[in-house]
Amino acid sequence: MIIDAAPGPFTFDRDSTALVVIDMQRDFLLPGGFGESLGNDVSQLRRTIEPLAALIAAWRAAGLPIIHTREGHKSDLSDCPPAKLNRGKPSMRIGDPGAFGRILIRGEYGHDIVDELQPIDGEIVVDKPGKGAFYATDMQEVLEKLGITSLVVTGVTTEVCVHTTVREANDRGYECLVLADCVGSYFPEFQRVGLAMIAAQGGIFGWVADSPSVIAALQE
Ligand code: C5J
Repeated sequence: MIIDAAPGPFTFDRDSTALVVIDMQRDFLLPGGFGESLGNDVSQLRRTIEPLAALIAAWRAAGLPIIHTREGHKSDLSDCPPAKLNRGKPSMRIGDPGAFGRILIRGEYGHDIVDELQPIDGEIVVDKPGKGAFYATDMQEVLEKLGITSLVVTGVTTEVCVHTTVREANDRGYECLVLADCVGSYFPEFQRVGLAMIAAQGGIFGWVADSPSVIAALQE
């Protein structure tokens, strides 16, 4: 399949491509949750839910693999280094009580994926303690088992976990297409620049396109 993308056409093969949906978790996206409590405008992330739901439906209909990730930690925080734990507002840190349970702790309501994009049986969920989907996870092993060499990357946030994952993936030899309407940042400027950075210099980390062109290609 060939997708019209920046900086040029992105070519992928159905048999070796996975959709990656990064951290579409309640803690980041729900009004009244952790993300909003830090003063962020969650509508900037929530606008990705509808196009992402349509993309996931088309991807499922095509019978191709979907990998969801969730950022979070063990309840004893043994996998959260001080360099990460000590960031943010003092009363709103990872592990503190939030509106939807302990913030970014595995098993809590807020740590899980928003209702609209819940994984279905057979879809892989990678729980990651870091920003990137490869650090301290079995992501690479999962992709190798599936014979995946290309990733269509979506989720939040564009400049943090999406960028880190795309950089990690690119260093490991995966071709990455990032879908602009299916990734979100709390900050419009970071969204614009984050996407520009991926496609700059001849596609230094990957390619950028929109989901309707991928959905159309899946349905051909
Ligand atoms: C952040 C993420 N921003 N999923 N996480 O802490 O981008």
